[in-house]
Amino acid sequence: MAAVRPLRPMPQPINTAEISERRGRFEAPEISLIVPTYNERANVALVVEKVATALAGLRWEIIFVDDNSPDGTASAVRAMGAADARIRCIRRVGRRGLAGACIEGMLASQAPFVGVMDADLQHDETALVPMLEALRDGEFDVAIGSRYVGDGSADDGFTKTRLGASKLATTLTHRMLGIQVSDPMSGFFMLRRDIVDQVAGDLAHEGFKILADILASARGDLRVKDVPYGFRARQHGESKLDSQVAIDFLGLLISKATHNIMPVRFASFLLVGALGVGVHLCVLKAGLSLADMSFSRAQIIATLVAMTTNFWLNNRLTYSDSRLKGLAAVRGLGVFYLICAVGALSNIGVATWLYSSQAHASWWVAGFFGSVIGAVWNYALSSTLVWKR
Ligand SMILES: Nc1nc2c(ncn2[C@@H]2O[C@H](COP(=O)(O)OP(=O)(O)OP(=O)(O)O)[C@@H](O)[C@H]2O)c(=O)[nH]1
Ligand SMILES: [Mg+2]
Repeated sequence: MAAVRPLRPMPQPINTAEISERRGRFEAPEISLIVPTYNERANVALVVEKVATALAGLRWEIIFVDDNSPDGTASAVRAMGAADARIRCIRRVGRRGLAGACIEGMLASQAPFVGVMDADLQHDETALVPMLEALRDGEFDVAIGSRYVGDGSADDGFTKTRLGASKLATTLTHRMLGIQVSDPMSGFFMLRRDIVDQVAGDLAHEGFKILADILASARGDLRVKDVPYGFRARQHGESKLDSQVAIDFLGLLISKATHNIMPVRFASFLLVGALGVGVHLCVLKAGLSLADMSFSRAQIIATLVAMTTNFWLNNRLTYSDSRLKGLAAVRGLGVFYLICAVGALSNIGVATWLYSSQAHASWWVAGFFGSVIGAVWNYALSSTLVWKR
C-alpha cells in the first residue's frame, strides 16, 4: 500500500539547546505573576516595586493584563517594561472582564508556576514566597492566599457589609460546588501552569471569581495549601466591584453546579428573567389595586414594563461587555420586544400542545417545558440579534 503523503511537511523536532545558543541565553522565569488591571495607573509601579522586593533572587516576571484602561495603565506598564524585560503588558481591546484577563495572562506565561494578584495592593506580596515553596516540592497543586485561616484577616480591607457578602459567597460556594477551601473567593493564589492548560477550556471568562472556577473545573482533584495573609485597604483608585459581579457570580455557581451544561451567560439571563417576573407581578398588582385598571390592560402594561426592565438589566449585567448605547440601544429594545413576543407565542404553543389530548402531559410538565422553550428562544436570539455575540 502506498504511504499516505502528509499534507504539510513534517515539523522538525525543536532543538532548544541550539536555539538558545544562537539567540543568547535567556532563562525562562520560574514564576509568572498575572496582574489584571482596569484603571490602575497609580498602582502599577508600586506593585512592581513590592513584588521585586518580595521575589528578590528568584526568576520572576509580571504580566499585567489590561482591558484598555482609559487612564493609560497599559502605557505606564510598557514604559516600565522598556527598562525591565520581566515586566510585560497584554493590552486587550474591546473586551472587559477580570476572569478572562487572568486566563489570558496565565496562558501567555512561560513559567512552570503562575500566580494571580490584584493591582490595588490589597494582597500581601510577602505571601508569594511561601506560596511558591508550597508548590515547588510537588506536595501541593494550588496555594491560596487566605483571609480566613490562621493569622489571615480581612479587617483592614473590608467593611462589615463587604465581609458579610464575602462570607455568604464562600458559604454558597462550599454548598453548591462542594469546594471546601477556606477562601474560595480569594483573588490571590498560585498554581502549576500545566493545571491551567488542563482546565482552560472549561473556565468562564465572565465574572471575578476565577479561583472558584478553577477549583470547580478540576472537580476536587487539586491538593490545596492555605497561606494566611492580611487583606489590606486599596491603595489608589476605585473598586470595580458592582452588581454585575454579583450576578456573574450566581451565574458561575449555577453553571458549575450543572457541570457547565448551562453557560454562565444563560444562567445570568435566567436570573434577570426571574427578576422580570417579580417586576411583572408588582406592576400588575399596582395596575389592578392602585390604578383600578382592567386585568388585560394591567397585564399588557406589566408585560411591557417587565420586558423593558429585562432589556435594561441584560444590557447592564448579562451583556455588559457588549453594552448598547444611544440609538443602538433603542433599536436593540425594539428587536428585544419582537423576540420576546415570538418567545411567548412559542412558549404557549409548546405548552398547549403538551397539555393537549395527543401528548397527555401534566399541567406542570407542559408549563415547565413551554417556559424552557421560551427562555432558550429569547436567549439564543437576543444573543445573536440584539447583542450580536
Ligand atoms: N483586566 C481587567 N482587570 C480588572 C477588571 N475589573 C477589575 N480588574 C482588576 O482586578 C483587580 C480586582 O479588582 P477590584 O476592583 O480591586 O475588586 P476587589 O478587590 O474584588 O474589590 P475591592 O475589595 O472593592 O477592591 C484589580 O487589579 C482591578 O484593576 C476588568 O474588567 N478587566
Ligand atoms: Mg481590590
